[in-house]
Amino acid sequence: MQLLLNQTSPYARTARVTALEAGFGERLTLVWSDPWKEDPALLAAHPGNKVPVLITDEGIALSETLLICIYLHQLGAGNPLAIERLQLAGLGQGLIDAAFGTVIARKHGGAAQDDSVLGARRLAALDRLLARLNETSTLDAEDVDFSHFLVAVGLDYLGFRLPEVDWSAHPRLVRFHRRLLARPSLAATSFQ
Ligand SMILES: N[C@@H](CCC(=O)N[C@@H](CS)C(=O)NCC(=O)O)C(=O)O
Repeated sequence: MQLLLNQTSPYARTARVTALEAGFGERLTLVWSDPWKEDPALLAAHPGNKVPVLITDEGIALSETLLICIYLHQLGAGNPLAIERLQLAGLGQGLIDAAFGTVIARKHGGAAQDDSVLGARRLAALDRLLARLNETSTLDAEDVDFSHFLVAVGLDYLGFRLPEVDWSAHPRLVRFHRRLLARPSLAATSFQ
């Protein structure tokens, strides 16, 4: 299996963590790719030109983080996915989308993007998602899966790229983040 990824992508980190947690560390070849340059390997694997892409042992190139995570979860014989896990995964993906959208808009359009209609919507969504996640007891489950990894990576990405977004008043999130970041899969894939 190959994973096309870059070091700063929260999407790609989630896919990588899910692969490691499912026990595929040895089988996984990391292919470092930059979607912002014309990378022929990435373009061939995914015309949408985004990381992550997982190329399966059968040679099928799978895009979209959630689909990659579901595939890896099933391949690793993970538990049947309860609706609460899917709900959590949606919130986690939403957190990453709002955070990454903010970062990339600032990078390409400047800080004023935050005051645009879309920028303001993203920041408001971030606040609401953090509050909703803090009320979500599925975060406290002992048996974690990609739904938890999405949230943990999303929170870590906030610290990495948007440190001014303060979520320290959300005690469940603070506990959860500390617990998840201690896992070897997350420790080994830190943003840099
Ligand atoms: N919906 C995609 C989003 C992936 C994504 O946006 N990845 C970023 C890196 S963090 C990227 O490759 N961006 C390049 C681009 O938007 O052209 C997913 O869930 O995998």
